[in-house]
Amino acid sequence: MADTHSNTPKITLYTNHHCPWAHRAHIVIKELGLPYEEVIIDLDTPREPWYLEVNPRGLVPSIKFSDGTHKDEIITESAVVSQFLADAYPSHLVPPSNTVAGALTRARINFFVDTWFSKVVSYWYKLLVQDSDEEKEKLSKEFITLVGKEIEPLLKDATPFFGGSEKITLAEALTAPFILRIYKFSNHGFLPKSLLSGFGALPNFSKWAAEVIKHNSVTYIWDEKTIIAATAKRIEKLKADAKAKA
Ligand SMILES: N[C@@H](CCC(=O)N[C@@H](CS)C(=O)NCC(=O)O)C(=O)O
Repeated sequence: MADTHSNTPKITLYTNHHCPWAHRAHIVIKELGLPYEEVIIDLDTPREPWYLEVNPRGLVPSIKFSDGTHKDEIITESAVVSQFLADAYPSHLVPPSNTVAGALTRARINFFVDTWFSKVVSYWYKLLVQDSDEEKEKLSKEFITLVGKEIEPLLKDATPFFGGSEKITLAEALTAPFILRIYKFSNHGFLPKSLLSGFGALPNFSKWAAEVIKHNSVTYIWDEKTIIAATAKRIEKLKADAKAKA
């Protein structure tokens, strides 16, 4: 938890516990020890007009934020929400950018997160919607190779968290929802088991991931049963959409 904050903010978090992007905001808020009120948005039905006023894109997460000195502000997009809170309430998550050392750490964190999302994560989606076992195994091997090439070297000094940190950082907060899902989904048959044995051969990644997926800030909203059921439904829909397009 971060140091006690002088101006305790009022935060309303519009969220859905099944959403990995919203999960990012939950991790940051928990790690900062900020109080918040949660409004669950039903993603299975069209967004109600009041929520489209909060976020015209209709997506979660969004926050309504006030610290008593500013009027209520709406902030949307998980990376923007997470960065805003981490900047507004300095903590172990990320150092301020007003020194070269701080700016460098931020650059390293940004590069790690950018690498995960620009190079690696697309495999996760491709694997989820793939029907053929043979194709799944092939994609799984490619995925492992890519994590080995792109991510493994970036975790060489993790202790156990990014960049030699003993506490989780913004690097973990922004990637953990996906790391957790990869591990859990492989255990539930949505992703091949070979993925986990392949990751096991990447010492930096597997040690780091083991710590990430058991961290309390990552697991406290994780309700495995409902998330697995919701994911099964979502995968069927993605597959049907892909077939309809083909
Ligand atoms: N780029 C957005 C993505 C958020 C997102 O895709 N959220 C999904 C749930 S996981 C959503 O709200 N979907 C509603 C819909 O598509 O109708 C972010 O990072 O916040």
